[in-house]
Amino acid sequence: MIQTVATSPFHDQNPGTSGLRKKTRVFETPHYAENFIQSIFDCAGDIVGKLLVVGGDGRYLNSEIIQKVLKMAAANGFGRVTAGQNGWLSTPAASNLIRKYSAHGGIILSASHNPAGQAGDFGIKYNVANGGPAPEKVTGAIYQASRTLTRYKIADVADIPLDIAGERRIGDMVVEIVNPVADYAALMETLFDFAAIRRMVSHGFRMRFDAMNAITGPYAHEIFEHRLGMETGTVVNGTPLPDFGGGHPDPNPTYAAGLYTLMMSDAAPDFGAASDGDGDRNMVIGRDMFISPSDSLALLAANAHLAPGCRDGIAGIARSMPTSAAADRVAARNGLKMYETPTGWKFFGNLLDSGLVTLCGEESFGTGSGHVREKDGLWAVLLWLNILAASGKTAAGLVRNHWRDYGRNYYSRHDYEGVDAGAATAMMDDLRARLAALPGTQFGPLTISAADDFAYHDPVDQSVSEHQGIRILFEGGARIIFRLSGTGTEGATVRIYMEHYEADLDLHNMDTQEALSPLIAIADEISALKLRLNRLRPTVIV
Ligand code: G16
Repeated sequence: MIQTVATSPFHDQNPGTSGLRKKTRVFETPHYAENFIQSIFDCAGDIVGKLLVVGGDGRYLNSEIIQKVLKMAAANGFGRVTAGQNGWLSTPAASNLIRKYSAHGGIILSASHNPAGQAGDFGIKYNVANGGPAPEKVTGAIYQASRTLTRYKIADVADIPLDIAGERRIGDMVVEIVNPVADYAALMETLFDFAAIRRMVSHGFRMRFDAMNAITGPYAHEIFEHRLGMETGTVVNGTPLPDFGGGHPDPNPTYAAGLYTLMMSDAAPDFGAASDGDGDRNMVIGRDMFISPSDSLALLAANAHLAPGCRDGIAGIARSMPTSAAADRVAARNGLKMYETPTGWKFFGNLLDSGLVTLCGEESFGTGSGHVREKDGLWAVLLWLNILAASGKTAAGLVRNHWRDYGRNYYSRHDYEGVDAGAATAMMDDLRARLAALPGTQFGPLTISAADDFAYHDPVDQSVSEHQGIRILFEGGARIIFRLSGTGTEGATVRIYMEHYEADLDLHNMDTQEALSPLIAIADEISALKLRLNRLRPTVIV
């Protein structure tokens, strides 16, 4: 029954910010997925008799690759696999299952917010026993293994029906198909005051949640409409579709434009939220008030004690380096530890595991806590709902109060997607070469105080991660960051992050792009990006 199949290595199986992401057609190449899965198993340590969790965001190819994972897990000696029914598991739900049932690890099939379908993207990610993405030393080993792979092992058996819950066997290995929502929803009930949120709903509170035709639909229907009593229709685009309805399930004002427009209109409900392809990102919007992910992290940190899961307060906060420093102000005022990590949720794992932090967040619409080891879109929405219910305030009111108390960090990211990779690398190299000469340079009233290429020294395992983004820091706290994305699948994506702190209450109502316009101009001047990338304007502004 177990076959050993001869193969030859692919040389592009290097996991990026979050797993291996490629065009779907690349994963359809014969042996491509099998090679990468075998490389994972070869680097996963002693897997014999152990439990593996597998599921994905339901995109095109999800079920086919799950069948391969099941058959290869059996051939490689796993004792048991827990898979989500229909092949569905959101990324945070998978993380929860790994932790709850002490699995050896998990395989999550997703290219996150990237479009799906045969012309779209696909991805495979390996998570380790703490429930979080494999750290760099593991992904590095997987990549090395993939470069010399000559065989993979697979069980020659019929497909397992994924739509029926219950246990099956592949040889000695048990496959359990589970309801993908049940354990996750139960966890949420332990963290938040569902009764208080239900009361708020019964007093007329209304929300719109856009699942973007991706994985959070079944979770959102169950939690918001069934358990919290919100009206049917609260959740829109709530059925996961293989091509995500042709959309781009990236919850931001550009790709969740319908929700954004509704929230800015007179017909807006009290609160709006959206999640991405695999359910780990979140966008939250109040009536007429877009809430940036950086502000959301800061506000959640300042108010987390209102939720039962954080009743005793939080240990510390971590944010990725390009995320605005709004949360740093909350940490400083409340005597909390604050950590600045490279982009990528995997860098929060050690801090969470050792209890140094409770809340983590990224500007890329990711927020989470120690309840799992992934960012968690619905968790963030529930924490907002809990804070709204406990405070009796509106979302916009909470944000304005927060700015009044802490000042406002104006913040924006400009993305230049799908640009020529060579031009992008040359621009970054050139900037890097000029870093030492930048301090002291003046641009009108702004003076560069420091410039460097961010390196992270992990305080737990002492590992060092270099070249994590070019930082240009100005006197007074303004910043410009240049990074190349690690999640794109076509050409390169240049991300430019701008931040400016404003303490003056009278200046808190400016348009974000207008408030940041001096920094936007400086970013262009320093890098000559428009010329070098041959683009007139960013593809996405968030
Ligand atoms: C992934 C990572 C995040 C990261 C984001 C953007 O999110 O898990 O930690 O912030 O990509 O990364 P980059 O700027 O390199 O494109 P997701 O939701 O795509 O898994």
